[in-house]
Amino acid sequence: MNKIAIMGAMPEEVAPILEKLGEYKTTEYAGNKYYEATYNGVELVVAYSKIGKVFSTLTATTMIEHFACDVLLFSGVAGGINPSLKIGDLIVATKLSQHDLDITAFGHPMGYVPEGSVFVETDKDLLALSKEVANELGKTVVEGVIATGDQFVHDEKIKANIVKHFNADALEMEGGSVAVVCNALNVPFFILRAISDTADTDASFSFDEFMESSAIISAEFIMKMVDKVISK
Ligand code: 4EZ
Repeated sequence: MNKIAIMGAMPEEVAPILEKLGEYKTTEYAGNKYYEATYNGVELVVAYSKIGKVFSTLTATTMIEHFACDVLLFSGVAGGINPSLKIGDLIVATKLSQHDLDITAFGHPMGYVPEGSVFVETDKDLLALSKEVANELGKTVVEGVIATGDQFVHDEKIKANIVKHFNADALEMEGGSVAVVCNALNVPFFILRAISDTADTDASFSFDEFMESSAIISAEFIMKMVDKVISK
């Protein structure tokens, strides 16, 4: 039986999920709150990590190693790169990279360190389930590359550079590190984001305006994913 971790980075990203749970138990651990609930007969652990690769690494590791979750779903918002992605559109990561991991001085590609890999791939079964969910909801979900780094990108040149190195469709600040953790610990994972901005000069304004509505769009899809995982 699965114990499902549902992660976001910011409170707004998990609030719509907590609303759907009814009763839950709150535990404080390693500087974060973890919300445990039974949902349709299955145990869930929900948490927001705080922003960035380090905090998200800590939370993903905690959910797996301390709370014994055996599948991880991430819900949140992202900056869009692929021009087909508009505000509120959903993107599912097929693979993720760390766009700010740079030892190119030694001839390595961007995003690569020895014994690591430029990209970490998402679980194929969860990707297949997300297609079923998208079909049932009649929703278009773009599958693509998500690039992660410790930076809120609001600059066309930086965007272009991320496209050059990773051919990324969207960018954010947690997915790539969560992917590394789940891959290393053999836990299937799924990273979903709804677009809040397009990482250009207006990004911070767009983010402030749309992050809450986009977070809800992502959370609603993630709860349908939970239903699917439970029914399999
Ligand atoms: C990080 N998250 C943004 C956190 C912003 C403000 C207080 C997603 C995101 C993002 N990350 C949305 N748009 C982005 C962008 N343009 N660059 C990086 O995961 C916190």
